[in-house]
Amino acid sequence: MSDAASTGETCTATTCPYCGVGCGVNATLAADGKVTIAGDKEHPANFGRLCSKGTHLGETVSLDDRLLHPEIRGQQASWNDALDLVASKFRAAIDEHGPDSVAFYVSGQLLTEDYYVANKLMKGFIGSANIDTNSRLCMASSVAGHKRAFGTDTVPGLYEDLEQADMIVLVGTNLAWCHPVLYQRMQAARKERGTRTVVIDPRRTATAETADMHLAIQPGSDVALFNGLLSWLAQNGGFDGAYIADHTAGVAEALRTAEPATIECVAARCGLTVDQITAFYQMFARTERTVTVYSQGVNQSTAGTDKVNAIINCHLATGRIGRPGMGPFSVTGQPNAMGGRETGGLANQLTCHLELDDPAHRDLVQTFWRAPAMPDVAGLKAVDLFDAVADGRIKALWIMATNPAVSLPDADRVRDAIKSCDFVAVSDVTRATDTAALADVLLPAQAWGEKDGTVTNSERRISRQRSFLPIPEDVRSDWWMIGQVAARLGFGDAFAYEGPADIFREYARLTVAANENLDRDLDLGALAAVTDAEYDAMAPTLWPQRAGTQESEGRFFAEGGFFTPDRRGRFIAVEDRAPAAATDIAHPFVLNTGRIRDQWHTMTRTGLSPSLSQHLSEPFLEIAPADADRLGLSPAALVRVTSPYGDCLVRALITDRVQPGQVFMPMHWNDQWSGRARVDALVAPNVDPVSGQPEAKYTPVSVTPFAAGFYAFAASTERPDTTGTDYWTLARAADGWRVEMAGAGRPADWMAWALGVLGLSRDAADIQIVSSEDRAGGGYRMAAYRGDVLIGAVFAAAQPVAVDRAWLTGRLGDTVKAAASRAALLAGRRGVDKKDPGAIVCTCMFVGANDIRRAIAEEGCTTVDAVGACTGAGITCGSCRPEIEVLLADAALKEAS
Ligand SMILES: Nc1nc2c(c(=O)[nH]1)N[C@H]1C(S)=C(S)[C@@H](COP(=O)(O)OP(=O)(O)OC[C@H]3O[C@@H](n4cnc5c(=O)[nH]c(N)nc54)[C@H](O)[C@@H]3O)O[C@H]1N2
Ligand SMILES: Nc1nc2c(c(=O)[nH]1)N[C@H]1C(S)=C(S)[C@@H](COP(=O)(O)OP(=O)(O)OC[C@H]3O[C@@H](n4cnc5c(=O)[nH]c(N)nc54)[C@H](O)[C@@H]3O)O[C@H]1N2
Ligand code: SF4
Ligand SMILES: [Mo]
Repeated sequence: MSDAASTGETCTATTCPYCGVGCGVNATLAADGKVTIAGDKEHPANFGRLCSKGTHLGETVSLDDRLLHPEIRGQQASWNDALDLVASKFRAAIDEHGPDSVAFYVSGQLLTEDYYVANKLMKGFIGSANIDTNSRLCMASSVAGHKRAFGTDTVPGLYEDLEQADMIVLVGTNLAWCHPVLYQRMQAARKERGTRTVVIDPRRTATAETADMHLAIQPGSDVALFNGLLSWLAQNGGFDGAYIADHTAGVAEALRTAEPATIECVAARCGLTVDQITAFYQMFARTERTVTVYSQGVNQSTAGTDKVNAIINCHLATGRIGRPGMGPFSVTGQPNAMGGRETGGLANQLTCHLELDDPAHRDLVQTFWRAPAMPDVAGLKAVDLFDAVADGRIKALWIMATNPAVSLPDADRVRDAIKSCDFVAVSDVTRATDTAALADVLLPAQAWGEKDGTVTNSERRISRQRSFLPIPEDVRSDWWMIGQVAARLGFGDAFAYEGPADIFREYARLTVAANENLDRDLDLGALAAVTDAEYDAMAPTLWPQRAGTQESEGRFFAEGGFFTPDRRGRFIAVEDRAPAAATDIAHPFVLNTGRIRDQWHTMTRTGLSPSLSQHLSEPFLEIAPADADRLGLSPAALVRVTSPYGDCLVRALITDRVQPGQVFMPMHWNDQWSGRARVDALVAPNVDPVSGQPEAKYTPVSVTPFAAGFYAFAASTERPDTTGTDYWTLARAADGWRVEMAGAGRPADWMAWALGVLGLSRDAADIQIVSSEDRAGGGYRMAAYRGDVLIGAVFAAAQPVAVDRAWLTGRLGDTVKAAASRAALLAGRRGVDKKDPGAIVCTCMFVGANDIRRAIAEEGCTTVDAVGACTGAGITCGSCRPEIEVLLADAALKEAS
């Protein structure tokens, strides 16, 4: 931390709390409490870049909505009482029903130090392996695939491989939106060396838009595609015989399983043409420097582990692994997904990449911890864990840094399970989550900006998250809470840590112990004796960092040296299987789910940012034009989406980005932000047989139009009241809130209804209402002023409401006196001289799609940079550059036709 004494500012180097790219952030805290965020030019993940989410971190650090005190059943409580209650409930359950009657459900958003302590308490001291993590929904298939092929959960490559490759295959990954800075590094390198990219995704994503080749495969057909590639390489001289002979085992069987697939069969199975497949296979065969990047389109599948191995098989067969610009690359989602895997946060793992089912590993850890207990069977994996909560086998549950009532499949059942559990503790930074609402005890955790420890990014680089904000008085670190409960359970000595450095040293020493008797990948020997000051100052560090070394060895497996007993990498014979559930007449669409550019998971933090809420501010269902026609859907209609598990009500977004028969919904919205848009209420709880990871990308659903009697939009300085509204979605705005609404039946009294939405009373003396009703058309408009200041506006119509939302929302808090201005406001449009920016594309500079189209048509801009120079879009964080490219391409297409 550096102090600028003259200004009272402090600048702290820390790490972004969102995705697994793990960008370095410089956070400056001004004397008045204002936080300014900038990319850290020294950090090797981003070299100063940040995406839209990182850029707007400053808008998420206020204490609004924070959980600031412990609570017991909704009442503020002391830490002592809250922790005593947690410990006594856990103790009672363990004494009466045994250690497997309790569980922790944790998260890749914990720090490594928190994760290590949670795992140590559950596995070594409570003596159960019932600790699982949201990484089960995220990385479990990659972990299992790595272990099958490499003997350990090792990520072989580095980010710079994406800059040194000549071909990058992106499988089931929307890098442009989900790992934007890594995507930007890739795009910059493409410009320099002409790297070609192939995107394999059923949807035409922002990443696919800018690729050289997009293979819109049938969902779930990746194993067929990569098995086909393996056998094609074998038949066309694409194998690296020496690498296979010297460093691998199992090629013959893998090939035998893959071989029956002819290119014609693969094409039919994947829904592609023979030409497309041949072009991809040829490009792969010809290009030695090839990286295959993959994430949730691969992992979140009942064939997830097989997909991972089908990809790795092709890299083993070509010897393209662990060398510059080559390798399979599983990119992680959460900021500390990797740290959780390293410290053994999964129910079937031990810490330091050791195995729970190996007696030598168990002994080693137990001895090191001087632990009274050590389970010898795996604990319950997330989906099974919540089944056990539902049927009463779990009596006491502690949920940390995750929101399972929203993010687990069959989420209504999960919510009911949590509700019915004898005792549930939740640690979170906010109480405004669907899960926190169900807890017996709420424990207030330190948020980003307050917490202090380490995280590991996708390329195995450990970075410090440093505290730079004052810590609210009653808020604590996660590791501290766990240690306090451990002490109350009688294990105080083993958890008497003085700070995160203390925990980190113990963990690093355990990695050394794990390497003394066994040859492992994960070794932090060089960091095992860091002083507190060295830990504070620790620069981003790639592991392994073995004792006595200054630099990490970097990549793995170029010369073999796998972590299997014979040190050979394993080909895995994998068979193409269909997804677990099939569509039928009642559920004819395949529901795919995933992320949007500017929201993070269940929106507990990005939802607070007015800037980020502009990009896509409503939950939606992407549906192909032909399907929309068949269902009679007009643009912006509402649809009910139903699966055998639950239903949702969302806006239809008619687009050819999805294929007919397939629909896509974002995973972010939940009961805090929308009436009925928790997508996991629809998702089937089918899991991969090896990894236990749920198939979040493939659930058969039906889609039916919602017959809305009215649609409405409102902007308000106070949080609107949506009680009783069939459809509603809230979003933050700079000076208040905006809300979309709709209902089956029209309100009997428009004015009374609109006042209710704004939380106003008709007779309040200082409130002036201006309204107009279009009786014939069924429309109603009203604006509410306190004095002359606009505090709210409501627009309702029989059709989706066409008003300029960004402009209207921007007027909140304005003084509006002139009758003409008040009339313009009620018209819902800026004056003719002011142009509508359209949907906001660039959330840094607030540039809309119409602004960009105008720059192209009227200013003659033909490149992203020219649009940037003209409008300011895309030149700050760069997250919107893929979308600008699409607008440019659209314009070029229009010109040509
Ligand atoms: N903006 C933003 N960024 C994030 C996050 C966020 O919430 N918001 N979350 C972070 C986290 S935790 C994670 S795990 C990552 C996830 O990052 P990604 O994996 O890139 O994100 P998703 O949108 O879940 O899914 C990726 C793609 O898989 C495709 N897909 C679906 N089915 C199939 C299939 O059968 N085969 C193939 N090949 N593709 C398929 C989907 O169409 C989708 O485009 O993002 C991280 N980054
Ligand atoms: N349908 C569908 N479902 C999915 C996915 C999908 O693609 N489709 N993706 C899955 C994936 S990959 C993931 S990673 C999960 C994510 O799902 P979740 O983990 O449930 O989502 P988050 O919103 O990130 O929840 C994190 C919670 O922790 C809190 N928090 C943040 N920092 C801290 C901290 O330091 N300490 C504590 N105690 N609390 C903190 C936040 O306020 C928030 O409530 O969703 C999964 N679910
Ligand atoms: S890419 Fe964006 S979200 Fe991911 S770590 Fe970097 S700044 Fe944060
Ligand atoms: Mo994730």
